[in-house]
Amino acid sequence: MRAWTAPDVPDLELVGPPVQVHNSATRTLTEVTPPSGVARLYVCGITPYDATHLGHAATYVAFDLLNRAWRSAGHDVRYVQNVTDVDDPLLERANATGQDWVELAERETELFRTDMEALRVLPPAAYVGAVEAIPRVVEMIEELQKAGAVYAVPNDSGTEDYYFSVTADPSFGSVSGWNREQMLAIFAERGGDPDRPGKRDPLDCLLWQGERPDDPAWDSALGRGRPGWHIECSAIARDHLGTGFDVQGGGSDLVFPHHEMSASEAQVTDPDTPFARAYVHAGMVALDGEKMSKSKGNLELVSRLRGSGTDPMAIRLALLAHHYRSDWEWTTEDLQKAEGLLSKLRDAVALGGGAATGPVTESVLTSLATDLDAPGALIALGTWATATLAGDTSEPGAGEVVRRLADAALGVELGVAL
Ligand code: 5CA
Ligand code: ZN
Repeated sequence: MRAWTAPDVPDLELVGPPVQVHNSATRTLTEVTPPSGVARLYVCGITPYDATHLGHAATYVAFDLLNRAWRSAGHDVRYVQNVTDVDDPLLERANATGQDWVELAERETELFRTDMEALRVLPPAAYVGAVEAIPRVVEMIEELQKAGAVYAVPNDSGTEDYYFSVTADPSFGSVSGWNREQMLAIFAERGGDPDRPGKRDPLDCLLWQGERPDDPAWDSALGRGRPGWHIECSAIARDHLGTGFDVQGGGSDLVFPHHEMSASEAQVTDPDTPFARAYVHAGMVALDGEKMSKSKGNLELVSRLRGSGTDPMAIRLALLAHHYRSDWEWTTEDLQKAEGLLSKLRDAVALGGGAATGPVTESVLTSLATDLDAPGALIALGTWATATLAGDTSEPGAGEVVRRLADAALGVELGVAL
């Protein structure tokens, strides 16, 4: 499907440091320099049944920093993102509100595009819906069948559901590092069905759901039905990036089961390469003491803030003020502080001349290359602006250098191009 329009990214005409991020699978900081020169990134996209909230935005801005850090380090980036445009929560919301599920998904996906564009997030080269990926999903399930990793469980509607046997993957558990007790404790909460009769292992996950009355269904070699969730991302990533790609990303709520299962499925079909070389997770943004979530309804929407006149660059700065791996709670103070920083940076940049740009450039690029430390980069920008506004105009044209730096490395637009 169509992604969104790319913002301009100024060429910094220098090469930034190699990029390191935290790999959840090894629990260490890892250099993610692509062996092929082209960095391959897959980030789990939205389930479009409600509008983009600040938690989603924080996650996509985090991976946008990785995309930009790789580009600054001289790499091309191939970025793929999915849209879970058929799944239980979407169908349930459509039924509960009397909407057509296709229209609901299209409307919310379109709103997401406009939010991402306003936040200057670089679009994926391939933006792929679950529905359009069904042929690839079915092919992958057939490969899993050949590997003996699939079994059928009859359902109440007289059709059959197909499950993935987690025991087929000797490395199952290697993404999250969780033990069975931890997995069992959370599987049901995150879309799993550990107690379903007929399953061989409570942790086995659904690959294909046989047709139910009033549910959308597609013809396939497995009978009419619809895809399960985890196989959607395995199949899309494999199709558009190949296995062994550089980074699989998403929020930390996806570590288990989603990223564990999608990696496991791909490790059975392609045993010679790991699914991804690193698994990177953004922390959870909360509101009113709980994880911001569409299902709970405790949301602050990017579109609502934009609609009430908030500058999208202030929203972006408010998100960047928190390290991507930390869990944090959104408050209106975050926004006020970001608005203050935005006008300070804009005022300093507009002066033309300013404090020396060598140190701020090095500090911003090094901070971002070191586990995407945006708060560190913002401190460096703030220090430069303080010195400039205090009268240090020792470098002519410094404002334009910093404007280009903030735009390329952080996606923050501070003024009109000179
Ligand atoms: N479609 C699936 C992924 S394949 C999905 O999780 N969709 S989602 O709409 O629920 O979430 C979209 C992205 O936002 C995911 O990467 C998820 O981890 C992230 N996310 C969801 N809630 C939050 C939150 N409160 N804070 C930070 N990130 C979040
Ligand atoms: Zn996913």
